[in-house]
Amino acid sequence: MENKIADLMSRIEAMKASNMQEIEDLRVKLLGKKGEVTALFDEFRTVPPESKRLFGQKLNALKNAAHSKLESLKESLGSLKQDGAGSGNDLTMPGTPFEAGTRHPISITRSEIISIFRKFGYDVMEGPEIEDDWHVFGALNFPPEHPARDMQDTFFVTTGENPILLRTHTSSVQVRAMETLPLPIRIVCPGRVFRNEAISARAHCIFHQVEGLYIDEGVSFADMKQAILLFAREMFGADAKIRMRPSYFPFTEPSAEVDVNCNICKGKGCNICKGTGWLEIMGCGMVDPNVLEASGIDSKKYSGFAFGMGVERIAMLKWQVKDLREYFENDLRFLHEFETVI
Ligand code: 2NM
Repeated sequence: MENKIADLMSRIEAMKASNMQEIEDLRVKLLGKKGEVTALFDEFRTVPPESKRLFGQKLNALKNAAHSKLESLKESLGSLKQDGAGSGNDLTMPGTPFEAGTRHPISITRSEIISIFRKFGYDVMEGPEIEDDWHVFGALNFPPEHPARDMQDTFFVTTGENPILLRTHTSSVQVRAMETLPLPIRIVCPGRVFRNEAISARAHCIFHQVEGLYIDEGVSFADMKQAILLFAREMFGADAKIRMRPSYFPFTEPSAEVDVNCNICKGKGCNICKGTGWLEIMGCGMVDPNVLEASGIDSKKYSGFAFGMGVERIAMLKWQVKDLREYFENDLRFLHEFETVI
């Protein structure tokens, strides 16, 4: 036994390894269940009592030597790692794959809407999400008692004489445009808007809008209809048709709701269009002279049209998303469905 211990001790001292796997193999060979050191410990049980003390000490020294050899081999590997060679890393292995993100469907739709209007010569303008009452309501012909000004519909940051609030539409950016830009104005305003609504499959308290505004001399309702028809053809396909239904907004007169023919059932009537063959895509109208005057534009000389659409809604129609909440949950299984879109 003494010879075996001495022999193994000298072999341990001479051991070398060039990677982690080799070190692990040595560990198993020495200290594993069937390892050489382990075997000597088994043999130790047969040693006569008077020799136990001596061999016990030698065996423990052997075990400690094995442990410290393995540690020092690991340390010397670590110091070699810098240049990769002999680091135990196989440099020819393919890299660890990582999951690439995808563009969000709202972001895709927003860009698409904007690039269509850019082609028509519209500029893009953005503005603050936190606004004063004037830019969200006052300048837009909302009477003082209009329900949209209520706490129930609008998130207020401060209340009182000059309240500060979260914008409920991006028309506030268009008021800023009318107050500051030279005429003519031709802009689209994308952005987040906030309404104090109960969250459901069809409504959320934060959503995205793109609103458009065109002001010049002699702009007519026919111009508006044509611009919206061309937009619908770009967005929903060359055979898209639109219809307009009379509506009401404080800031436009006359006002209309715009529908596009249902691309799912091709007008026959399905559950998406509720059997009507038409889907509502936006609101629009001729900018009310009061709104032009409030921003210092001569309503005798200038006229304009404006429109507004919800990006979530357009995206729902385009991809038949059934529940708005999908857009906000960031479930990768949902988001990856749009991987191939752009
Ligand atoms: C809509 C519908 C109709 C609109 C009006 C204006 C402004 F600032 F010119 F008065 N901006 N956006 C407008 C008009 C928005 O969204 C449904």
